Amino acid sequence: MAMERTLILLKPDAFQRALIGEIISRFERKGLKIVGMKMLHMAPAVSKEHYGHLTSKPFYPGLEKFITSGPLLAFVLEGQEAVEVVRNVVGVTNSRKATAGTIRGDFSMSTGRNTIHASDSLDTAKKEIARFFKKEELFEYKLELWDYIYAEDEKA
Ligand code: IDP
Ligand code: MG
Repeated sequence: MAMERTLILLKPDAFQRALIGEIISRFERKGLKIVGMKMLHMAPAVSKEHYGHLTSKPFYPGLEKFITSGPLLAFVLEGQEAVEVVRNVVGVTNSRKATAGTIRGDFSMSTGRNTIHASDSLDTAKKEIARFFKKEELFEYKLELWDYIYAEDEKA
């Protein structure tokens, strides 16, 4: 068990479908701590870096066109095992297969319009946070409810 940070991007479809507040709310209620948040526009060059594992796929041009087409909300969440916890809250890539109760399972019918990005490993999370946030854009603060979110042996 370890305290981790992970990167979320809410995609242009989440803005168009008025899901931004609902999605943030789910992470807040889960007990994750928001340590950074901002709107941004992704340039094509950043898309090629961010989706570097997919640039050779036939769907990549459509993915780049979509992800650069409108605003994104980027935020960083902190918590014990946050990378895995967030991926579980988000659900699998193909939203039609995503479990009901997950964000993709509840709000999307699509793979290419699946509302949200979340880092897939701790190593990826570190690179992705650094891609979108400067050090001074990340906030260290005490969450007053921390003692109710975690037990004594879970806070380290
Ligand atoms: P992830 O978002 O669940 O981590 P990745 O495999 O990293 O999934 O793919 C990144 C994004 O690329 C997906 O969220 C999705 O929007 C898009 N994508 C992945 N596979 C496909 C596909 O087969 N068709 C269309 N878009 C895809
Ligand atoms: Mg991914």
